[in-house]
Amino acid sequence: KRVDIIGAATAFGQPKLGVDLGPDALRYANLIEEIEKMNIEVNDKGNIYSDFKVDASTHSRRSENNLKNYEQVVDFSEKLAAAADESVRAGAFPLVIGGDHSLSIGSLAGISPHYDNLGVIWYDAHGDLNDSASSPSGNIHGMPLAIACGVGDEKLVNIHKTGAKIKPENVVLIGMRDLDEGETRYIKDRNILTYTMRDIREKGISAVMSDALEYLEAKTDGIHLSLDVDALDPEETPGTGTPVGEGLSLWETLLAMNILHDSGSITSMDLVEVNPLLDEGNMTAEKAVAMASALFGRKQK
Ligand code: DIR
Ligand code: MN
Ligand code: MN
Ligand code: MN
Repeated sequence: KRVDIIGAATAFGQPKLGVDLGPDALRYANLIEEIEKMNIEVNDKGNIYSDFKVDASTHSRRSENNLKNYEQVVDFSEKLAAAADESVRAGAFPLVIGGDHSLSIGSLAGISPHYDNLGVIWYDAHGDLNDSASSPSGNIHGMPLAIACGVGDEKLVNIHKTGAKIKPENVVLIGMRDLDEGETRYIKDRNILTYTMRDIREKGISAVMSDALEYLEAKTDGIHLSLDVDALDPEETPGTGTPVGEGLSLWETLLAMNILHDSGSITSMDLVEVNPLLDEGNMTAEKAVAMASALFGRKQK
């Protein structure tokens, strides 16, 4: 299957500048060449940008509706959804590279209509399950999974296609260690399958991945992987906007990606929150490329 690279050059979902440069940092780290080595055809579709320009003086400003850069995120999400939709329609595997995690509003909106029951693996330190009422920050990158489940601002929920894009019972959270109160409540109310870092330390990452796959494969017709590089420990991936300690190692994540590869069940992916302006050299992008390569079959030694 051909892989379409879609660059989601957006920073509007969070306050720090530079995460919009993530797609190019990943290309400089040889993302395309490394996937091609697996004998996979890669089509780099370039970057998607909002019509709005970043204004450094207002970028991190609070807004009245507690949704920062709201118009910008709505505009960007519509554009990205159209590109992701077109890629699945053409029979390709969309690999959406970010960019902050608000891009998943658009990627899931574009991808999910092609499935009856799209599963989602959310590999992240955070649940990204806030709405404007529960969000302590007003940063929309803390909300995309809730929005995809149909919870939150009306315009954001109805991007590309009216209503919820996925069902909470088709979601698995992996790597959780920084959940807000409203997120914890939503997870409990909807009984979302959740693996915290403690669960991963107790069970091991390979059992967690197998259990997650078994849970989703039984009731979905495709599985989208949304990988936030802050799932890893900040010593591994320092180039990201909201690092949280006690995270996954690179080795564990490569193993997790190999297990997902071997399942043959992953049908699309987001690779998000690489911020080269916060990085040490380009190491976070380089490790993110290793993770994507492992998902496409590069074996862990
Ligand atoms: C926090 C942080 N839960 C928020 N979220 C992040 O702002 O809603 N998500 N960093 O990736
Ligand atoms: Mn995230
Ligand atoms: Mn995160
Ligand atoms: Mn293979």
